[in-house]
Amino acid sequence: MTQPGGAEQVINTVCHDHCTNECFLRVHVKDGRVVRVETDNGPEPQFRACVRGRAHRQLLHHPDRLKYPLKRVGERGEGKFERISWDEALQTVASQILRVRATYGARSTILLCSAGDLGYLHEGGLIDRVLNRVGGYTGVIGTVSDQATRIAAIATYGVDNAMCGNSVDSLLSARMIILWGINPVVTRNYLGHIAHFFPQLKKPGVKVVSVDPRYTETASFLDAQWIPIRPSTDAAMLVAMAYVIIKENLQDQAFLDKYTAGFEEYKKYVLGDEDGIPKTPGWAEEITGVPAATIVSLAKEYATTKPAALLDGLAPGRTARGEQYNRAAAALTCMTGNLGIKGGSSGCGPMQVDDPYIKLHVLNGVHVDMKCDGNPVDKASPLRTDSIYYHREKRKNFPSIPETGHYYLGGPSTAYLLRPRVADAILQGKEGGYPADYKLLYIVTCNWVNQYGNSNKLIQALNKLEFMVCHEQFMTATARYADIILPQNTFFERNDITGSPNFPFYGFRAKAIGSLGESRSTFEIATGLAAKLGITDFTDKTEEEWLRQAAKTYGIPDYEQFKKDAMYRVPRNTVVAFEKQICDPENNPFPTPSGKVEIFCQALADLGDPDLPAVPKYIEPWESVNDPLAKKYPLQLISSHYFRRVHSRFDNVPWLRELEPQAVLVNSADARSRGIQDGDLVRVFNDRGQTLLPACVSERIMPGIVDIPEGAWLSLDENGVDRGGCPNVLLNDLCSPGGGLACNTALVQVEKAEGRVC
Ligand SMILES: Nc1nc2c(c(=O)[nH]1)N[C@H]1C(S)=C(S)[C@@H](COP(=O)(O)OP(=O)(O)OC[C@H]3O[C@@H](n4cnc5c(=O)[nH]c(N)nc54)[C@H](O)[C@@H]3O)O[C@H]1N2
Ligand SMILES: Nc1nc2c(c(=O)[nH]1)N[C@H]1C(S)=C(S)[C@@H](COP(=O)(O)OP(=O)(O)OC[C@H]3O[C@@H](n4cnc5c(=O)[nH]c(N)nc54)[C@H](O)[C@@H]3O)O[C@H]1N2
Ligand code: SF4
Ligand SMILES: [Mo]
Repeated sequence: MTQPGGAEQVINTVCHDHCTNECFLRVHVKDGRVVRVETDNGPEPQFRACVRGRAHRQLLHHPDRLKYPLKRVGERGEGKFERISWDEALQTVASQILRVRATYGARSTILLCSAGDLGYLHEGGLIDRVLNRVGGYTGVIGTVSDQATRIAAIATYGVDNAMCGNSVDSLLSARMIILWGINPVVTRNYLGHIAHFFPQLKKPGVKVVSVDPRYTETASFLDAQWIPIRPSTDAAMLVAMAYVIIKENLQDQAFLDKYTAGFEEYKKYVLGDEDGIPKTPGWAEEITGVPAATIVSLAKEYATTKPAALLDGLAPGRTARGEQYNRAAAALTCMTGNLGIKGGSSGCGPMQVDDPYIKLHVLNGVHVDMKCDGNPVDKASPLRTDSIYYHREKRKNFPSIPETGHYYLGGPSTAYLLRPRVADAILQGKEGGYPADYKLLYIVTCNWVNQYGNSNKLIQALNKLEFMVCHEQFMTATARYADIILPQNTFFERNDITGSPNFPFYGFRAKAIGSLGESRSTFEIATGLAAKLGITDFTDKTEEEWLRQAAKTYGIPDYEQFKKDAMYRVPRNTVVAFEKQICDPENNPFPTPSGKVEIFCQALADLGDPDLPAVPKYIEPWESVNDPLAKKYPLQLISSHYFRRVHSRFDNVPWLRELEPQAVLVNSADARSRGIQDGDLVRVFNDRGQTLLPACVSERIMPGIVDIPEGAWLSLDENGVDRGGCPNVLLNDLCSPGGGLACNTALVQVEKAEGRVC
């Protein structure tokens, strides 16, 4: 479409920025610049962009965009770089890969990918393919978002959590909705385009409850009853709700008998027959801070209101013992017979993830279609035993992530590190029981130092490396430590296909402008690097041919039309997870070893790991309020996802920064006892680090808890104090037993600092 004057073009495309969403963008282009971004104004359901999507051109044309390959010239982390040619950059990376492999073995190279824009074509798996062709590497296993939830889902239902939810429209049938640690008005995750459905949930007779340390935007929007809870303790409350239901004989026994295995064992734990401790509401009150009477009434209401959806979000799973929370939520769902029905839920994650997303991102990506042979570094070697992934022999019936083909890593292999433990592995190497000494880190679309636990330890690890390369668009806290930075373009500068997680449609992400400066797409970088490594048959198709083929595979009838429209909707009815198993169990057993929902999971029992018990249990986390450390650091830190960022993305966009400052949310009682007033500059600290930021004093957070939204740019001063308000300097890099990031388990102290910010 051309505007009067003839120079402006409008291109339809889709945004998808690791917010696990997908939105429609109408991009106005003039003289090689995106001058305006509109969104979906068509018929409902609309796929409307959020503030970030609408401000995306500020990121695209940001003056700090990295547009040329860079070579480090100062000390590591000093931030001194020099522009070099692509030829020199790729040649250096290739030579270092070969040198490190020849000197230390292929395992010494770690590839760390994050999601980026989640495209079919421009994905980290391409680098996996390059490295596999030259002897392999050490991969990083599990997801940072929902690893504990995933382990719980596989143990309980035999499938990935992406397949455990009902579609959002199913909520329209619910008579009660329990938002448990989930705030979709901000995160939109898996509940997607809530603007269409959420107003419809506000109807008489539908009770909404929010169990969360914070009074969230979603709770406010849906007039929810707020039940504040101490973070990392959710399993205790869920177990106590099971206690009430059993004692009142409110459980759906027929459902439990027909569809589940091991309720009797769970009951023994709940009633205290196993350990002498009945898991009463009083017991849970001590742990969770939720009054016993509230637990009793919620349990009774949930057990007697049908259908009821218990939407257990991901954040409480990102805690020290996160797996138990989702396992306990699933048990409760079955006890109330809410599984497999419209308006119900499954536990094990909030919502259903639609087919296009699963097909494109969970099971696929161009590197899979390229038919890679897998990682040659596959022979088992002595491994640490602190995760179920390492109990390979014991978990024959327990498919882990590589076996389910999840994400970009190239198939089953023992050459993996748990995602949150990469720094520890680099620092400790073979001496610490890891399979190798790690020398080279290859990072694709990940702001590791900013986003993973214990930034200062991560920096120490980076300082120990012999070589580090990353694909970046900005000089992030992580990129500063690289030896070579390869400037990656944005989705406005390349074509790709995506799949929406929230509604069944495929997106064509159309190139709106040419690549800025000398930045390149992941596909171009991977093919260039492959050539330098002497791989002559890296791809037998052009980018366009791969996209055409993918469109055909996914049943998109008219590729040219798809390119123009940017969206291809796939019809589907309301999805109810495990509906078949519930309606016709004879012909549809659950995909678990017993064929039933495993409240008692034999595969977990076989592991013999007390932190991953066979039935859901509350296990006291490290850094709980009972930890002696709590004397020094009495406050529990959580770090919620923020409306004006996607992780660390967009933090450098002034338009968005103006909306709200980065601040730590502190309850007024905690503020008062520390002499802190709203807007005061405060120091949040523990033994791992410290960060300075303003305080936002409010009743919206439970006493004893503070929230620092994740993603603020780490900005260490000469004394090692972060002045960016990044919570990750305070986090532990220990993970949950199943390998999950524990970003909502940490003890801190807050004190007034000199100065005032706002
Ligand atoms: N705007 C925006 N949207 C995003 C993202 C983003 O960065 N920005 N990131 C996307 C990604 S990758 C993901 S994984 C999802 C994350 O989605 P979520 O994990 O759902 O998001 P959070 O904001 O971390 O947490 C949701 C709620 O859980 C609460 N909470 C934290 N810890 C606990 C706890 O221990 N118990 C209980 N009961 N509640 C707790 C928080 O207060 C918060 O209100 O969001 C996606 N969407
Ligand atoms: N404290 C705390 N930390 C957390 C969490 C938390 O709740 N609390 N949540 C965790 C979760 S759920 C997640 S998923 C992780 C996310 O962790 P990351 O995925 O590491 O977070 P991003 O900030 O999105 O980093 C992506 C980086 O890739 C760069 N990049 C390069 N090329 C591209 C490209 O083509 N596209 C895109 N999009 N980016 C590119 C971006 O500039 C950016 O620096 O953070 C985790 N960290
Ligand atoms: S950032 Fe996420 S929610 Fe916002 S417009 Fe883009 S895809 Fe949609
Ligand atoms: Mo995530």
